[in-house]
Amino acid sequence: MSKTKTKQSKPAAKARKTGIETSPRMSGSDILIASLEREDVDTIFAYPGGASMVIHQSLTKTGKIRTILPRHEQGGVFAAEGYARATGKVGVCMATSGPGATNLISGIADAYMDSVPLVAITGQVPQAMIGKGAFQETDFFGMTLPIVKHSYLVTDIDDIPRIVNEAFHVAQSGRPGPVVIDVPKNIQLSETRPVFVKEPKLRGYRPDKKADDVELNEIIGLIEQSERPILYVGGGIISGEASGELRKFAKATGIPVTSTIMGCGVFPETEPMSLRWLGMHGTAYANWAVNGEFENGRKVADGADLLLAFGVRFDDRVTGRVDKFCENGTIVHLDIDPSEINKNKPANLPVISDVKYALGRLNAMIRKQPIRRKFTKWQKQITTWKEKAPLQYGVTEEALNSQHMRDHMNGDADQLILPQHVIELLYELTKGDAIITTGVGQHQMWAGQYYKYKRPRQFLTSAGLGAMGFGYPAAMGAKAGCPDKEVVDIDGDGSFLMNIQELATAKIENIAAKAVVLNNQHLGMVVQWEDKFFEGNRGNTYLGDPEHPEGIYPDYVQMCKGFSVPCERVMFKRDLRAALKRMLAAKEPYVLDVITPYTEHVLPFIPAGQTVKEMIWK
Ligand SMILES: Cc1ncc(C[n+]2csc(CCOP(=O)(O)OP(=O)(O)O)c2C)c(N)n1
Ligand SMILES: [Mg+2]
Repeated sequence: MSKTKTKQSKPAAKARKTGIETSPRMSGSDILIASLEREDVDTIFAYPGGASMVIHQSLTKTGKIRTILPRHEQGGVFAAEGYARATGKVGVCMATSGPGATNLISGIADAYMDSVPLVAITGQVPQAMIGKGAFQETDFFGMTLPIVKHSYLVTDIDDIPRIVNEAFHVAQSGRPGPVVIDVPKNIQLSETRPVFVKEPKLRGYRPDKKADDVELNEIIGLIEQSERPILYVGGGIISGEASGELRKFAKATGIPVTSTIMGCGVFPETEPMSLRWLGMHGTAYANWAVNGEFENGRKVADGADLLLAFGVRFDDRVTGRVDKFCENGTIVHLDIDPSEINKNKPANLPVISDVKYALGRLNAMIRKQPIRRKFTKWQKQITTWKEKAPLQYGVTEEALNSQHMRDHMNGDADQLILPQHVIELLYELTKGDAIITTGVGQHQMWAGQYYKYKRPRQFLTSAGLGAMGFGYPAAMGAKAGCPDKEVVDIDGDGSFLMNIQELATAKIENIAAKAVVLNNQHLGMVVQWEDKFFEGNRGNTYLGDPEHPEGIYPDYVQMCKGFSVPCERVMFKRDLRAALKRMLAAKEPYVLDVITPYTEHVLPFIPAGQTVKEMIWK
């Protein structure tokens, strides 16, 4: 006994001195879990199989990590992303080799597109079988190469602690992103005395870039010369934890703010100087503020002469035809990732920097020497635009003539539930404080438009990849990470169905994630494009039962019953408020199936590849 004690205390003493900690002999899978514990992982979404069950055995021994069993690996990886997006910590998921691993791919791609810190661990066939077409072998390292920030195939058990330590560092530093760790089964089973590392040493990886004062002074100089500056800010402000600095900067300078969808909440959307988000379905006033206002193809007012693009990537859903985007403005592009600079839109002043540092330093500079230029006229123009073109909706002729109206409403148009109204009511009942997740489609755009976000990490949506099926698992992950917050998935019927199995996870794990399904019985966003560009010809966009179009299919109430999850269907407006209240009062997973007309179109709308000139906004 005492002998063992001395043996253990020596490494401990060494660890204190060197930061390196050694242990007794352990299996590779135990070392993997011990390494995760050292990264303060508290939750892992993991689905077992032949090549990863040994790691699950190790997970049963940890008292520190909660293992959540999703019912599909895609649900697991989206949940890990929801956890990461809501908490700011690294999301962790795990799957077995082959089909388990390939089921993670959409989530890894999603994390890559939206810069979400994620560590995805996969079991791999034993090293001796790699390349032999072994049962459940896929080259996961190779398959994921274009969609990871970094990846590892473990080839030596002694590398596990270093690899895990590096993976977490890489995933969350600089521009965050997904990291894959593929662990062959023989390595999980073999043993060694691990040496745990605390600080990663990665030659050539310098994520901590900081702008110098000369560059920042140039920005201030450009602001002093400008008349119509706009801050165009994105997810980089959230991952860079720079929302506080941004708010100060906007307030001190008086520069109006528009965000990307990824940036929702970085600047309170209720503020007069918030233009909400811009782009294809962004507000008309944000799009005018950047590009100028047009009437019948003629410019009637100028847009920004200075665009401060901070932590954004000029995504095509934002810019439309990119050469016309902010055509007459000077563009300052500040980002931590040099590969974003000049990728989509040439910058007049490129600045590579951590955005929190840059904004903090800019704030210090303007505290010392305040900006002299006032933008009163410009701010007035913004107010006028906001009054002229607020987000709006109403019962349309198409809705009145719809099948939905005939089949379900008995001609009572007052009882129609418009999807936008559902979200406004949810906003009211949650006091604008809930974490909202979404699927992909019209409901996603309305969830962005009609819920006003006041803080970062409040609107979690698959923006870059646009992955249907994201909403409910992401809500589950967010709720697991933030149990004290109300988390509501505003979903579409198509998207919700794609990962509906996660209701079982939520139920069994007691994760009270709620879902409001805006059920239009259609793939609404595709229908909208069919209406606009294909004369309404339906190409496999109806989700109901064509034999019984008067009914609602599938029956979510029945399905939820199978999962022992309460679910209500709401057909009439008069029932909506009380139903939402019941859902919010529930302390368990809960689904509201809200039937809405399929005739609504998301407005404003700038068709893909076009410009603000072509924007339809009323
Ligand atoms: C995984 C996946 N498949 C297909 C698409 C293409 N797509 C984009 S929106 C959409 C319709 C989504 O329908 P639903 O979830 O019911 O939302 P709605 O538009 O009706 O609100 C489709 C099929 C996608 N984004 N993701
Ligand atoms: Mg739908």
